[in-house]
Order: sequence, then C-alpha cells, then structure tokens
Amino acid sequence: MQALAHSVRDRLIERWHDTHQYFKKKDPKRIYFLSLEFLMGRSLTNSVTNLGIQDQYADALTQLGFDYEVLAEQEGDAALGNGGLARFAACQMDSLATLDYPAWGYGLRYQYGLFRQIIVDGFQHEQPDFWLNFGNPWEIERVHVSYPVKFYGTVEEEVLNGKKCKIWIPGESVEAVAYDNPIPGYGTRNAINLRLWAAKPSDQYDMESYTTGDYINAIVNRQKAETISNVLYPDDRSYQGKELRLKQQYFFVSASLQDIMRRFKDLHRSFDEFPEKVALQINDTHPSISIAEVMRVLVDEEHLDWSKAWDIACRIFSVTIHAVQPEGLEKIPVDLLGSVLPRHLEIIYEINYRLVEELKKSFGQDYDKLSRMSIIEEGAVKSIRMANLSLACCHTVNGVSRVHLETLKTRVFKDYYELWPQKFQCKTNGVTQRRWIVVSNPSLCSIISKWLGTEAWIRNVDLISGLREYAKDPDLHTEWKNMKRVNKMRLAEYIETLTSVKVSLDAMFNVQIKRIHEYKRQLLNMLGIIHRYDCIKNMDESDKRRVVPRVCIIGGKAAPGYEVAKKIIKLCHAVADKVNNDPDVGDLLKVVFIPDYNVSVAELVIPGSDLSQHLSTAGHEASGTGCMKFLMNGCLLLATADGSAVEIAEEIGAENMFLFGAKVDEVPALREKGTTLKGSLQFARVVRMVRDGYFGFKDYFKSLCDTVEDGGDFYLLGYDFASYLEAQAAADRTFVDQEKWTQMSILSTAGSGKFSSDRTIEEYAQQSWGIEPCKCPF
Ligand code: Z2T
Repeated sequence: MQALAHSVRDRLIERWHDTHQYFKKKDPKRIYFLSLEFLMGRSLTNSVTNLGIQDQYADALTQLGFDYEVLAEQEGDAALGNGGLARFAACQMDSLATLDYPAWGYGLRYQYGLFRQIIVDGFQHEQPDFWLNFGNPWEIERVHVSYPVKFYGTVEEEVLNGKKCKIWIPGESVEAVAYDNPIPGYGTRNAINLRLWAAKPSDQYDMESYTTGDYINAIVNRQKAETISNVLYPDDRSYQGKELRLKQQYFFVSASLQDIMRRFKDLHRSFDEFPEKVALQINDTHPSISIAEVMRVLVDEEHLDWSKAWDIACRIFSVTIHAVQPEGLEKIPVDLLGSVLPRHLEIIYEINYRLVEELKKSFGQDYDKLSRMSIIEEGAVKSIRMANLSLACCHTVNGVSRVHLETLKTRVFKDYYELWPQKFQCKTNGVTQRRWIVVSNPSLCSIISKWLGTEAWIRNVDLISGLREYAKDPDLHTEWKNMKRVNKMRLAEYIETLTSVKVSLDAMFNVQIKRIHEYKRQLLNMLGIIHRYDCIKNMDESDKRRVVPRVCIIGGKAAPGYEVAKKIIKLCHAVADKVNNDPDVGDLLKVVFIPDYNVSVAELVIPGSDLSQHLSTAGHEASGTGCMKFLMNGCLLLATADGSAVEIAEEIGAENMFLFGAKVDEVPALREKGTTLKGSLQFARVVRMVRDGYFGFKDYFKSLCDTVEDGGDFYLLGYDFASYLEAQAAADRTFVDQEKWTQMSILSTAGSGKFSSDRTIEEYAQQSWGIEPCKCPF
C-alpha cells in the first residue's frame, strides 16, 4: 500500500510541479479558497482515476500478485472536516482542478481529524482520529515554506514620516509550516495545490527565558505552540467563543495571506493591481478574520490609506454562507478578540464606525436597524458578528440553494439585502461526479459511458441527460438492475461484517446517512420504522405477504456534547435490537446503524441503496449535498421540499421522487399554532411506545420524547408524520413495480447533471471571482 501510494504520488507531483511553473509563467488572476475544513476522504483511488492510470496500475498489481481494490481499501480517510460544508470544499477542489482554474486551497493540517465513532451498548463514544500515525504519502512537507504568526501583545502609536501610525507589538509568535496536497484534475494535466498549515514552535521568540535560566519552562511553552493545529472542532454548527478556535482561524488566515502576498509581490509592485490578480473566497464566516488581517497589512505594514485599503479589500473578498438560522452565525466575544488580536479588534471597530456612518445616510436615525446591522453586538457579552463583518466587505454573498438564498434575503440578512441587493447571489451546491460515480460506482460509470457512447460526461456532465432517451429500454433496465444488485451485495456484506445482521437483497435498502441533528429528523425516520414494526406485529400471514421487505440503514455522528442527538443514536440501536430479533418480523424489516460514517463509508453505501431519505423540516437545510450523490447513483429520493431537493424536483420532475411534509412558507404559521396542533393518533401511539419502555431505557428516552410532544415539537414531526407515512407507502407501491422503479432510477441519474460541482464552480468563476481557466499543456 505504501509503495503503491508513493508510486502514484510521483506521478502526481510531476503534474503539480508543471502546473505551478505554468501558473507562475502566465500569472493569471488566481482564486484562493480559504476553508477551516476539508473533508477529502481517501486519495489513492481518486488520484489514480483522475490521472487516468487505473488500468495500468490494476494490471501491474495483478502481475505482482496484489489486488488493486483490496489495497485501495486499506487507506484511511483524511477527515479534516465535519460534514457537508467540508465535503463541499473537497468537491469544489476537484472541480477547480478539472476545469483548469488557477486555484489554491488553504486550510489547517489538523493532527486529529473528526473523531471516530464507536458504539458501545448502542451509545456513541468518541475516539481520537490520529490519522497521521503511519505517515501521509499524499502530502509534501515544505519545511522552507513557513511564516511566523503572531498573537496577543499591545498596540502602540508611532510617528512615521510625520504621520501617526498604529503598530502591533505582539506577545507570542508561532511558526506556520506548509504541507502541500496535490489535487489532480480529471482529463487534464493540471494538478492544483491544497496547502495546509501546521503549527510549530518559533525559533526566534522566548530568547529571554533561555538567558534567565528557565530552560525547562521555555521548552514546555514552545511545545504549546503546536496545540493550535492539533485538533478539529467536532461541533458542526455551534460556536462557543473558544480561544483555541479563534487562534486556529487567525493562524491559518495569517499564514495564507502572507503566502498570497509574497507570491503577488514577487511579480508586482503596487497593491493597486491586487484585485486583478487575487480573488479570496471565504468558506462560511470561519476565515472572516482575514478581512481585518488584509486591512492591517495594507494599512499598518504597506502604509496605504484606509480608504484605498478598504477599496481593495472590498474587491477581493466573497463569501459563502452555509447557515440558515441567525443563531447559527458565528460570534466572537470582544474581550477574547481584544486579548488574542488587539490590533484586529481596533480595525474592526474602525470598519464598523465607517459602516454605521454610511448606514446612517440610508436609514437616518433608525437605531434598531443600525444596531441589528452593526458588526458589534451589545449585550451581556459584547461580541463581534463575523457574518456582518463579511457582509460589510464582500462583493458577493452566496447562498447554497435557491430557497437558502431566499431565507438569507428575507430573514437572516434582511436589512443588508435591502441595502445591497446586488451582493446576494445563489450558487446551488454540487458534488463531483468523479468521486461520486466514477470512483465509487464503476459499474454505473461503464453503463453510462456505454449508453451515451462516450466518456465525455465525466468532464461535461450535462451530457448525462442523454440517458433519458433510454429510460424505458429493457436492455438498459437489465444492466441497471444488475448493477444495483451487485452494489447491494457489497453493502450487505459490509453490514454483516460490522453488525452481524444478515439482510435480504430483495428488500428495499432505505438509507439515511448524515450528521445527526434534530432538524434533520432522524427521529422521524425511527418513529416511522416503529410504526412499520407495529403494523407488521398486528398482521396475519396473508397480510404479511403484501409487505415490501425493507432494510433501514442509518448512519451519522452526533457532536460530542449534543445530548439529544446521542439519544437518537441510542434509540436506533434499541429499536434495531428489538426488531432484528423478532421472529414475527423476519426479513420484512431490518434496522441497521452503520458506525463511524465518513466519506469512504458513503462511497460504499450510496451506490447500494434503493431509497434515500432527506427529512429536514422545511426551511432548515441550507442545501444538502448527500441527496445529490444519491441522485447521481440512481437512488430514489424521499424528501421534504427543502434546500436543494426543491431544485432536484424541478430537474427530474416531482413525480420521480417522493416528496412530503410542510412547505417552507407554511412552517412559521404551523409553529405559531404550537400546542393546538395535534399530530395524528398514529404519531401519539409510536411516541407512547418509546415512552412506555417498549424498547427499554424508559427513563433515558423520556426527554427525547418530550422534544416532540406537549406543544414542544419545534421541528414539526407530529405534523409531518401522516404525510411521511404516505410517502413511504407510495415508495412501497412503486417498488413492487420494478419496471417503474428502474425507470425512475434512470431518470434520477439522467437529471443529476445540474448538481455537479463543475456547474457550481463555473458560476463562482464567472459571477464571483472573475477568473479564467489556465490549462497546463500536456
Ligand atoms: C455544515 O456542514 C453546513 C452548514 C453549516 O452552517 C455548518 C456546517 Cl459544518 C453553519 C452544511 C449545511 O447544513 C448543508 O445544508 C449544506 O449542504 C452544506 O453545509 C454545504 O453547503
């Protein structure tokens, strides 16, 4: 495995090197993609595929007595991210490379990625993911590419050429060392760079303590520097105002900007040209301290006028927002920021002062509005609203689906939208068909290429709609069903090894895999399963013969401190225990929780599923990208009209999926009604079963049941339950008609073209970044 990886790496490095020489020579405008998280998964199969050397490698390995697929499965995931936001960053990198854009990714090289989930007696436990244990063949350590990053200290005034200036006298310095990760494009020589920073103790600082004789303490303190890049925060959308997190953000931002500015200054003299050469994309607000950092460098170090510097900043930055709820937006306590980055706090105050002055011109003395739009939030804990900082500066603010952008315009950032409507743009997310079809579903890949008569769809996914023509072709149906069966067999084997549950390949594989969240309503799924179980228990033998057998697969991680989510995981296991061991049920219903869900598990599960579930309460899922991967793989969707599912329905036709539940604009009114809303009797019954201890752990599940009853039910499980069951019944009826099902499946794949990250990246390139491809000659 190591030898194989290093051999592939050599080929990667050649292209990566040539690409950078070429970029350097052409000096195009570059896009720099800043993200605190990248969820890359495995590299071997992806690299081999994108380099187009799979057949040669497979042959060579066979001659040596090895099996390519077996070796490939040895590789562990690079899991430097939490979920959708981070995997989306990874898909975007693949598209940027494939489409020949002069792009760089910048992030943090965490030593510990997202925790490993292990299940003990049905409860989630977290274990550290020390992924670098056996070395990482996919990175190139660049000991000579390093920059000092400063923290703490004070701000002093200085007079320079008769002008008063501020200078920051930092109190601590940490070294950022670059680790480069080549990202190969498909069908091109281009390979771009993902540069991740690791923290190392700085050599210059702390000389004092050496001379004063406190040798031991000096060494211990040096080592503390490394903690900055130690571990990824595992909460996917709650921000706790932690010092380490702020240091992580500034650390990677400062190093990246030093790197970007050095590259710029190598060839250019004046920062006037900066916006013609540099576009900075910030992935959510996590890197938004970069706005203050650019201002600090331009004003304090390059001595530009404030207004000139601000003009430059406003022309280079654009942001993508992934959050839906105003509460999901990041805030940093002023005291914290002032202590870690005192000069940046001053700069943010100055930005805010000028912003509020400008706002007054439009809104006069509307103080409510001014305080809502301010970057500073007053209150018990005075804090910086990172989203407002981004809104004040960025030339574009991107939503990740049409409904999401609508929510941003009308609710989350209403005031800003009214002021600057032109900033707000929709860039519906996408996923890369290279990883999600070519790598993970090779049989489907061959079928598509065969029927389209070309492999061109791998780079130009619009062509995939050509499959529509054959949606009723019996020969295609046969190939399609075989493909699905083979994939289901692989998945069934995996399930059996992991959980010892034997599942029938004739059953409908019904899957929900994603982070565990109340809004994603895994609990609705479980209550639906309980309902189905209850029905089967009350059937006689002839009724049972009409039941469509189901394998219900659930997987996902709960944030370590998220109690409700952890209870949902336990409920999955408690229900599985009961159902899977009930002789009355047999193969009619199996419940499986797949532990430690990650990118490579997704690559195995998605191709083998028949139906996938996307159950978020309407208005809560910004986009959702899992559904796109299922769609590409011809799995039917059972979904609420939320996020990207709305656009999927437009592409493939609502009749080709199973939609249910309250609509986005009905949700607020339904919530208003609160207690007067009664879920169906069926709903009350299944919740009661859990409450009464039918699945054990009565006391433990009480608070979980409380979240959906007694007028609580914020996510409207009770309200949506009947419609959910109806959609499930519709899926059953369709499954019985295999011809119809296969046709819908083909139409799903055929309609998935829009949801390629290639399309997303083209939109970003044209509408937000203003960059052109720069294709390295072969
Ligand atoms: C995340 O993965 C997403 C949103 C967040 O809001 C945070 C994280 Cl870690 C702050 C997800 C969205 O929930 C999902 O709908 C979307 O598809 C994904 O980002 C990519 O945009």
